[in-house]
Amino acid sequence: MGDTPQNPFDTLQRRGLMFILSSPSGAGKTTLSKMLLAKDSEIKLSVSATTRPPRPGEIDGVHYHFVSPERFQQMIDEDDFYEWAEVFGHRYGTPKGMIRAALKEGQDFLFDIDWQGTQQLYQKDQQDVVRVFILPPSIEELHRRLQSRATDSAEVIAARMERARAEISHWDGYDYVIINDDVNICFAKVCAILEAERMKRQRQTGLIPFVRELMT
Ligand SMILES: Nc1nc2c(ncn2[C@@H]2O[C@H](COP(=O)(O)OP(=O)(O)OP(=O)(O)O)[C@@H](O)[C@H]2O)c(=O)[nH]1
Ligand SMILES: [Mg+2]
Repeated sequence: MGDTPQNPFDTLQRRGLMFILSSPSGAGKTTLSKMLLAKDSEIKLSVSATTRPPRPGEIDGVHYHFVSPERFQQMIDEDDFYEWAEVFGHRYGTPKGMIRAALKEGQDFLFDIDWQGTQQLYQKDQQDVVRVFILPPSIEELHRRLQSRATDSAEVIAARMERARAEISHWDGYDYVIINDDVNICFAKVCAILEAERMKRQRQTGLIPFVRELMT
């Protein structure tokens, strides 16, 4: 973790991973993403491109790359996306950018993307992808959480509830499933998954020379 002192054994070369957090709207994925990025300096957000307009406080290039529908289409045509999908009537996509090269250098990436994007990324790169799905503790609690977002109208909330049910049905396309009853406990579980996945033997490319040295 970024806030612990440097450990010499953490400097072994390893491949980065693609850490995907998905959940139905309101289950807490965005909160968890922010907590993870704040706590762990070794993981970076994969900034998606979207055609939806920025909300107050959202910064272009930090939360999303905000692009016009024409520009998004151009990016599709030029094969600039790892994956893209339509969500709530807007298009969202993961730009290829530097991800592949950075993974090789050991950079981890966090993806706040939906199940469609998860499937596409997994098809392209099974070895680097770790898929985590966050569930709400109950449908009533999900509804309550969506209602407490002051920004959304009753109509928008109803549409999100509808979509949440559809998203939940994709729970079995993930490696890990966490029920987000208490956000701090849920966050600790997310961190535990990330830590364990970083230790997978195939990711620790530096083990080969390290162990060779141990055996001589
Ligand atoms: N496939 C795909 N989905 C994305 C991408 N970027 C964002 N999404 C998903 O699009 C949905 C809508 O995201 P936003 O417009 O930011 O809205 P939000 O209020 O954060 O929505 P929720 O997180 O679902 O509550 C979320 O489920 C995101 O995870 C992407 O690049 N690809
Ligand atoms: Mg979100």
